[in-house]
Amino acid sequence: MEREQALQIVKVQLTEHRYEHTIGVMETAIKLADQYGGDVQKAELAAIFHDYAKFRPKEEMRQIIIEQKMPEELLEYNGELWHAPVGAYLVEKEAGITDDEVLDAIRYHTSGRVGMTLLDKIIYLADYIEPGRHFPGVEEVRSMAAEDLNLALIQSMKNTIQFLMKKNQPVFPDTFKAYNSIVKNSGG
Ligand code: DGI
Ligand code: FE
Ligand code: FE
Repeated sequence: MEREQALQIVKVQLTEHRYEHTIGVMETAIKLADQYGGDVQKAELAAIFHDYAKFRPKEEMRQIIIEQKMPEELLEYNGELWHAPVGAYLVEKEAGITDDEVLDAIRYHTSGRVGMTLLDKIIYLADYIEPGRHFPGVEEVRSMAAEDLNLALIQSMKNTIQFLMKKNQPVFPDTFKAYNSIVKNSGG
């Protein structure tokens, strides 16, 4: 699918602010794919669609998680996690995206997963460091991303886990599993 067509499909699903975030993720993902030898076209497509389901009603997402036999454990954790797997499902169903690597990068863009692919990592990190993001620690991860994709990813996951723990919020186990997996496989 061409960029312009994909952007048109996604634009009507999002607020103006979230659409601008999406453009930032797209541009950042393309740069990271270029830098780290990833598939630039897949990175572009996954980035454009990564937040497709962000504004679906919670009830609709809950129903899709149950009906499509996604891990029901998701329902016991922050609803912010839901748009990622639900997005992968809806992007296939409604936008006709069939590439499994692209769909997985969307599916795991919030939690991460054990054994993340290069494309998963690019989308996770691009989502975290796109130019529109402003929060403590983002600048550090931006400079790390220019040097070492895995170290930048570890730092961003660590920040997210710490952020949740500081607020006494539960952490989805897959987030910890993803963190452990990448730390073990990249020599920390
Ligand atoms: O959709 P975005 O805002 O662009 O970013 P995202 O898909 O990474 O959403 C992340 C939000 O989800 C972030 O603000 C933290 C929140 N969240 C809640 N519980 C968890 C969680 N994120 C992770 N990784 N793990 C959790 O358990
Ligand atoms: Fe998201
Ligand atoms: Fe996002």
